[in-house]
Amino acid sequence: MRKVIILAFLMFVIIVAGCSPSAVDDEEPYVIRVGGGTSSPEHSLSKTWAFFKERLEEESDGRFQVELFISGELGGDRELTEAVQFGAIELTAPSTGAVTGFNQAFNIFDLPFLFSDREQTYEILDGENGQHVLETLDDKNLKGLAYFENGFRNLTNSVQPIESVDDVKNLSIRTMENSMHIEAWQSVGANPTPMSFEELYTALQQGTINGQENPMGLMNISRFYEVQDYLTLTNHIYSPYVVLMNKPFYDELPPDLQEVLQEVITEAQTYNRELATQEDVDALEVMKEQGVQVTELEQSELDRFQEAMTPIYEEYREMIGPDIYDAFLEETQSYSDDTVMEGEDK
Ligand code: TK8
Repeated sequence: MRKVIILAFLMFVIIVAGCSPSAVDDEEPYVIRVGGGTSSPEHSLSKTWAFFKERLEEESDGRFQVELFISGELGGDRELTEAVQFGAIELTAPSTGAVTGFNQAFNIFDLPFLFSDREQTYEILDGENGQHVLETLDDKNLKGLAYFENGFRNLTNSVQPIESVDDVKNLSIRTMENSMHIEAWQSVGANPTPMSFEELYTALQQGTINGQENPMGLMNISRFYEVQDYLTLTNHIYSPYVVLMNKPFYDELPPDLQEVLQEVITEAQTYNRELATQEDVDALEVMKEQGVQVTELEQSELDRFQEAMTPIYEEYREMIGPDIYDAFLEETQSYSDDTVMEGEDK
């Protein structure tokens, strides 16, 4: 039923958009409809969209008008990405793990334990390699503009503290609708069920599944502490949010407005990452206060998670594209070598 309503709404939006192209007249503002769905206006992504709206309207002297549909009314990551592709809305920022159905190259980001810290992640995402992956969307009607932050993912469950990789065995866990996430959890013996984020709270509440993994900011804002007793700091995958715009819309913008847009997106990215970083720290405190038991893993246990999950890398090399895969692995590897060397200097 919900899907029918969403579809009907999108059809309506398409028809309305078709009847009144937003920028035939120079006087008319370019309207950017932003779709999102992280369940709370207090989440860093929702706040980033509010910031983006304010800054873009200001910096463009009202030549851009931004409309926010960010409370999940247009559906989850997959529906939102489709809506941008079809031009029912202009802008959204799904987790990369949800974009692999549109472009397999996006699997690169979700390789378990690929990124080790934020500094490295930002350097790679904003550098040549990260930007190159954005360009691979060009023929999908999508213009990749930047990467915001969902964050490093951690594991929660309602059964027992997870203190070792052995404790994950047979745990029923929700994953994103993404084969790599599913296989990563299968490789440590868990029993993964893919489902959309929108269905997750209810599934945890009803006990259909016992665990889930997400960045802490999102878990906290979604009140998962009400239905999950144990949190384990695994940091197994870093999820970027990829900022996607309808490409024909972007291409038709006058060059000066494209420039303003890019500048404000970059500003929003900085704002977003600062918020998300702080949110992660605060979320952990709140979850502890709410009675969630937190387990930090020994490095040797994290190594065991990593050893069990990394065999799936090779399988994805062809799918991602060997060029992108090799370039990312080379860059992450050289970064860890540098870090080791810096560590030795100290
Ligand atoms: C919400 C999703 C969510 C993702 C997931 O915007 O589905 O687990 O982590 O954050 O993108």
